[in-house]
Amino acid sequence: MTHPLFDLSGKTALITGSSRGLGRAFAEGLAQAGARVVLNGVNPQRLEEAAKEMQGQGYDVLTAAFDVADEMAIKAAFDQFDADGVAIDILVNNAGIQFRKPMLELETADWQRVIDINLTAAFVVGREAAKRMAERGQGKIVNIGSLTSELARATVAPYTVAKGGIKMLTKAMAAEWGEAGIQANAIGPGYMVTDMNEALINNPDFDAWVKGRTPMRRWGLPEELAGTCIYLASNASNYVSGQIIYADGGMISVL
Ligand code: GCO
Repeated sequence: MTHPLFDLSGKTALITGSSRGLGRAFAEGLAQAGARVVLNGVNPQRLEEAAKEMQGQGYDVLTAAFDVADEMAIKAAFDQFDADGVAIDILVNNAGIQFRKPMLELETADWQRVIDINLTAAFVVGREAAKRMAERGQGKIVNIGSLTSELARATVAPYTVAKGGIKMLTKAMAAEWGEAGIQANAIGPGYMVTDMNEALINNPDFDAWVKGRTPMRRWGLPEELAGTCIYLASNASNYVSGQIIYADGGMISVL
């Protein structure tokens, strides 16, 4: 039996970037806790496939194909939610990209794209969701940070800057939207087994570094983040706001 504080029945959750990877795992976790989920991605075919798979598992799933870097498309998606009577109770700002290059070789356009998708999108989607949550007097926002919300790693400067920004955007949301009944928090995943990290996982030196540096001596699995997401999306965290919780096998706590 599920504890009632964690029950998401009757809630609708939008998870950006959820056709695969961490976003998909968040969507499955929230759906298992009873939420209807709205999957989002830029590739409509991949999105429909993901939705079909989840519907086949018995979950209540909608889709909204839009690019989180396209403000007009975001506004159109929320207008469509309004027209369809879909109220977003929970927003998981998950969509993200990585681009690894030393800063001395990094083009400004590549810097900007990483900032747009990993940081600015969380503000724009967050603003559109929060306007509507505020009208209803409640809402949950879960932003996805990173260990790089705290610490830098060579070759991923724009990602580091964006994820540091996510930590502070979360506090800004908590500061401004708390009185409207919205709680905003973040999850900081450690090194996870995802497509985005494939090159790192397949690099024996990097793999050894992650295992040596992580007290749990292994990479994390996407589904291991679901519990933290359910907690932050549920009534169990109703007086928690502005926090970032690291789910990282202990990595950020040790030298
Ligand atoms: C990298 C990875 C990052 C990390 C993650 C750690 O190049 O460092 O792609 O995304 O996996 O953010 O918290």
